[in-house]
Amino acid sequence: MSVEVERKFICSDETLSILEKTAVCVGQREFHDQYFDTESFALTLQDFWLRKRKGSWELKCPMSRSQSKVEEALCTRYREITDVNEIQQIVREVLGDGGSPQFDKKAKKQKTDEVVTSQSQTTDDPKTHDDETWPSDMNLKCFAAFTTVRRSFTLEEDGVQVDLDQADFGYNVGEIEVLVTEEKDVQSALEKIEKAAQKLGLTGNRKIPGKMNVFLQRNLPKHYDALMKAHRKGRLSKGSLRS
Ligand code: V4E
Repeated sequence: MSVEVERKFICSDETLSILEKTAVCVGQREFHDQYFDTESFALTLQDFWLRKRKGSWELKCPMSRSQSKVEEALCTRYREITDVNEIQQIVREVLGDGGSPQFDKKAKKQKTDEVVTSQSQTTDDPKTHDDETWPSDMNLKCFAAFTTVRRSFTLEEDGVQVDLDQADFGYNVGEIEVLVTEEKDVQSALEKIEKAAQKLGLTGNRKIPGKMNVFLQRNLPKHYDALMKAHRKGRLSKGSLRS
């Protein structure tokens, strides 16, 4: 398991110059993200974010948060799952009905096929997940897609990465990110992020919206309003809305 703790920021010229002087640029890459949900936003209204990036599936799952200290209020944390079997299982649970009958039938058939294959297989070939019909079998459709150019830096602090993102729909955002493998390390990640923010001269206490938040506001107001409503009802984790 990995937990991603992060704080977004708007990168001013001043912050960029501090970054360029004090951090190590570890490269630039471009990726295309596709986000998936049901027609009724069953995943995202529960703060689960399923996406495909560079051919791999990723699921961000909400985590409970206890209090609202300053650094917590500016940061978000999500559990990240990248194993496609685990993703399918969690998604089925979140969708609540054990998945669509179509998906169940296919999953059972796949299991039977696997038994037959493993009985007849003499070499242990790694299993590949090239069945890309599972999202539509679970009634999941791509609702948002965009490309990001990301420049990444590492700071002196252990494990702190700073990403400067330029999304193709005209939004630039930075993020200070720390990945931890255990929940008990979240607090120290928050402290590292706070230190890094101070170094970069980030003094504001306003939570900065992430790419998806802006994408939804601009392009999918119905979806965005539904998320805001869920947030008001307390169904989304506090502070997650602007990530
Ligand atoms: C948590 C979340 C999403 C998943 C990805 O968010 P983020 O980390 O900002 O994207 P990115 O590209 O930096 O991923 P990384 O490379 O760091 O893994 S998408 C939306 N949210 C939260 C959210 C919400 N709950 N409600 C609204 C209205 N917007 C956003």
